[in-house]
Amino acid sequence: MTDAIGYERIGDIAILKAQNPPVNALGYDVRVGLMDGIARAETDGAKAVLIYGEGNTYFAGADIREFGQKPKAPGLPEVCDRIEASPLLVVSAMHGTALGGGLEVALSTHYRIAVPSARVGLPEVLLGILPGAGGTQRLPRVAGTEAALDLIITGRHIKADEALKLGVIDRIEDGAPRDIGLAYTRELLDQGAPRRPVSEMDAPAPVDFDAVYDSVLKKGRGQISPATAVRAVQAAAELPFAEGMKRERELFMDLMNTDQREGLIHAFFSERAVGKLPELKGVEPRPLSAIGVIGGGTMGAGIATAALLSGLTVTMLEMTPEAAEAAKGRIAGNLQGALKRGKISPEKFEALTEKALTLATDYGALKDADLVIEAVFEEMEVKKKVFTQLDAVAKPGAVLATNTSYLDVNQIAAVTSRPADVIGLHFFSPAHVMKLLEVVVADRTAPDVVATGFALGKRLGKISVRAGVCDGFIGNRILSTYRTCADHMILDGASPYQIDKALEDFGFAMGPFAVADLAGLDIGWAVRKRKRAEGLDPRARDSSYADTLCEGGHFGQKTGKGYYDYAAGPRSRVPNPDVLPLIEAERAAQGLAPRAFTDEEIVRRYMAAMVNESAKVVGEGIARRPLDVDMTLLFGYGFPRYRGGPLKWADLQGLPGLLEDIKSYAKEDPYFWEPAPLLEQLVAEGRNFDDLNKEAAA
Ligand code: T1G
Repeated sequence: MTDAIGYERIGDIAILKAQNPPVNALGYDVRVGLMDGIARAETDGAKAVLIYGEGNTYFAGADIREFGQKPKAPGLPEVCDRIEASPLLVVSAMHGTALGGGLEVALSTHYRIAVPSARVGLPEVLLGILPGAGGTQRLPRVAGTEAALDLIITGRHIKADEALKLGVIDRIEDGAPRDIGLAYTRELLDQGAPRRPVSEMDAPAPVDFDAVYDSVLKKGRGQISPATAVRAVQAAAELPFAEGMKRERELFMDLMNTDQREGLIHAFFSERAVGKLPELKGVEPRPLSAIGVIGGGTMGAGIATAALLSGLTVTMLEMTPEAAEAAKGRIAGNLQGALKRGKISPEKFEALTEKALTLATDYGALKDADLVIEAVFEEMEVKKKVFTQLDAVAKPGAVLATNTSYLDVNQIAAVTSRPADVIGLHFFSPAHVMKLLEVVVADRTAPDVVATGFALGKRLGKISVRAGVCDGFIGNRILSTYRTCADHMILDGASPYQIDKALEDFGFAMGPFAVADLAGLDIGWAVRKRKRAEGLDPRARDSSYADTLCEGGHFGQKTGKGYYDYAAGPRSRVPNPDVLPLIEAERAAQGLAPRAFTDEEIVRRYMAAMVNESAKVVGEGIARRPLDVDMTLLFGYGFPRYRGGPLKWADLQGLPGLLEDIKSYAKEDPYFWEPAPLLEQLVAEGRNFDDLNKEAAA
């Protein structure tokens, strides 16, 4: 027996308890422990076996860290078949999250009981694979084809009551899993309940699998695991159990050997690692219960909404009572959404808008706040004025944060008497929806202020990424580079519509020009004007066709026209007929002869620009690790999750080839395509970005 599975006898019941914290993942030792435990119970004279998990949860799945390594027998399918085939009655008692291989083990036992708070699911498709230990064959037999397809294609976790309705579990009982499990097993033995091997149940009813497959594939926008899982469930309906299991394994291994699996597992672990900074080990955050927000526009109202929903009290400061009321209106509007989705009750809505939220027009109202976030107009002088007034009233130890998207946080901190208490907290619009939060650490920001920024992010359910100070921090700096690359391709012959399509086929939710229309073309216009005012490098290529569009009052969705014409609605993809003539005029004015671009070349250049700038951001320490960049682009810029992020994508492509392409582009435009020193170094040393992530975690 291994320590990962404890063995005990209570009367004629053998107990196998999982003891593999933190989530009882079904790693090698656990699998061996289960095999040995079943065998021991059978030779030990037990009449039944109870399986449950010590700690937080029943098995939460296969050990994801073992993926990509040489598989070690027994595999999980073998363990499940062994459990199911045991002549003894085998019962599962579940709490926490019985997910993936964990639910597959439970489905291989003959009876399942769960505590009311338990959740079950088969989320493998979210990792780029499919249930590979019988889940696609056993779940449809107990829950029916449609319900099984829904759970397997979405990967969603369901609560115990829904699992009971679907027949996935047999009973819900409150109490410790061990106790409810023992009582239930005792009762089944007393009743002489029969073993119920799911594999011997009737095959599930067929559905139009081709139709399901096609619609799921379309919805996947390039991700293939959900659609592939449909074929595995199809095998359950069309083949005998053993052959269905073989088919499941084939499809499982096909997916295991894909870049998408690597990308999604990288995203899984990076999402958990990004908030863990070695320099914050042992650093306590400052207390956080009351916050202030200065500026109740779209961003300020979104930040206030996220804070209220997380249980913080909020003081919203505006210049006038009317503006404060308008801010309250925006916040109430955001909360209405949560009310409609059943996330909050009408009583809660009332409490948040009438008690937890306070409106103010006097800075004095912020004197007791633990943390204040400024979200006013994106202009340095305005920000400096706000921080000067805030510095005068905020209590000692309060954290003073700015929501600036681009501006120099060091300059803002310098106007206060307490630069160590100043930090950038860059939210993304809509702030109560977007998961990304850039925690921008200025030169003099104190470690416990950084820790407080991350603590706030965790409390608001955000993915917080540490960023250093530079123009645009991590996300907007990289965005500005790949957007510029797109503008260059426009000048050289590509169309905004071809570029958008190519990148949406690559997996982005929206192409760069559709995104610009959504965000508002006036934002890019303001940035271009600011940069020109600051003086552009003469080597930089510039274009003004987009300015002409803005001068014509076309700011995108908010004005009904931008690159696209939105007369038909926000999802319109009808090109604005004014755009292409403007571009042709610009090319003629610059004496440029347009050429054809393939979709492949568009994606390659766009991604090369993104990777090159990302490598500069990591090389300069603006981002601590490559995974910080990947999570920023995934959670703030619509980068396709199944590709893992730009630097994971680069590793999977191969850095030498990418550097070679960048060097060939540099022959046309050495200024824009200057290769990142870090990229050259990694290629020279035969290393990649994942190596840097591993070194940072060591
Ligand atoms: N394998 C290895 N490590 C895991 C793990 C797993 N399955 N699940 C969690 N961890 C680690 C995680 O990285 C973190 O580590 C710590 O546990 C706590 O996790 C054949 C092949 C269970 C709902 O997809 O969804 O079974 O950062 O921070 O918020 O069909 O973890 O502390 O070092 O997320 O309380 C299917 C994945 C696998 C479930 C708990 N199972 N896990 O959430 O804690 S594929 C899953 C989760 C499979 C079979 C196939 C969540 C959770 P660290 P956490 P949490």
